Amino acid sequence: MPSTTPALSWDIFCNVIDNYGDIGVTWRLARQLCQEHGQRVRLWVDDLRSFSRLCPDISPNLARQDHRGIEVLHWTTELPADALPGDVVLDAFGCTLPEPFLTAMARCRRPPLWLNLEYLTAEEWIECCHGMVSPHPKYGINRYFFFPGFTARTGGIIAERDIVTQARQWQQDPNNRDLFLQSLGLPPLDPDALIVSLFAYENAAIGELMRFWASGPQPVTCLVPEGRILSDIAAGLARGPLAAGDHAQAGALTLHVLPFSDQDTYDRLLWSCDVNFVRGEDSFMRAQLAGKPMIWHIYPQEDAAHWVKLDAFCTRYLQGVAPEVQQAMLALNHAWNHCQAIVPAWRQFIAKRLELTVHATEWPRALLAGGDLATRLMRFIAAKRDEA
Ligand code: TRH
Repeated sequence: MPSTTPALSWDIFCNVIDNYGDIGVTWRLARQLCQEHGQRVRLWVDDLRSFSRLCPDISPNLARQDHRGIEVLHWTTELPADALPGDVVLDAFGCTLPEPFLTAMARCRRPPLWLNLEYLTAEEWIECCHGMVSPHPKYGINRYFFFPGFTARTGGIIAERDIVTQARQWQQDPNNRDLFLQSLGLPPLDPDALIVSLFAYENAAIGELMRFWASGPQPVTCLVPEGRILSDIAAGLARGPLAAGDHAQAGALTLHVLPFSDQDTYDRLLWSCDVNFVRGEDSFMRAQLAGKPMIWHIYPQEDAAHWVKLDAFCTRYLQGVAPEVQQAMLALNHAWNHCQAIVPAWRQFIAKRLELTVHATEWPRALLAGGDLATRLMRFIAAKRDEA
């Protein structure tokens, strides 16, 4: 059902700092606002090349293009002369709006509703800060802080309508998985193998883990989208550089390196695997929606704030789960993020895989009970417009 809020015009600004999370999140949100809430969205992106990795239909060379109903603009220092602000302006992850755009916002008879989309965290303090306002020191325009989170008093998480139902229906028929993996060019997989996807930053622990997998007894098929972990895998297996399309066999371990895909294909990869290693913010959320046990390689922060975030998430995620299952999940997430002592933690985790799978399947429904992020965003905007 489309939202009752009228079709507003949106300007979403995305500054790609590094990696794919910034554009991954904003593109997903832009699509959902357009497709499910009938909003008119302009997405300003300063790095179209990164964008085109996860959305190959995007041309890195066009100043302006339309894709899936969204107007995509290459955000450069020069703003187009007709860049008049829409009804809602959203800057993702605290990116700085261009000064001429801010001036144009201040000149509007009714200034746009201005939001800052923050990083996702399970920490409790965000409940107090979600929705808080801060007037711009020079122009006085109100800017609201919108915090994605895991509770009813936060902005929720990005999830397309019916995505969980869609995933579960797809997962019910094993043919879907087999056909999907074949479509990636993979040979038929060993039916007894544990299938693992591996998307991670550099991690020195991977060699030890791969050698453990190779030593058996359980066959493991590891599917690795090309990226930063590949050099550590190659070193761990004492072989030359790896690239998309490469396959390797070492004892009980079969390794396939996959090309970096579009977001929908990556979702299907997560739905297909028994265990998913993910990283950052967006793949971390997609793995939760996939309903499979996961290990999170959290984006490391200089002040070590990521450890607090990791523990806050694990505590929330594991509420009500048996202590030994909690311990298994915590131990592996810690070992992976410390890049050490991975084998005992993996053994502990895999011994509790069935319990973790049951929990992972149930988790998303509770998470989405108060509505997904786009729905909460629309509610927030409707309330602020009513107040004005
Ligand atoms: O790329 P990331 O490490 O991004 C990070 C985080 O978002 C972090 O919070 C942020 O501060 C930092 O960047 C700057 O991880 P993330 O968030 O999982 O983003 C990856 C995106 O790429 C996600 O949208 C899924 C998508 N993807 C594909 O579309 N195809 C693929 O094959 C793979 C592996 C990922």
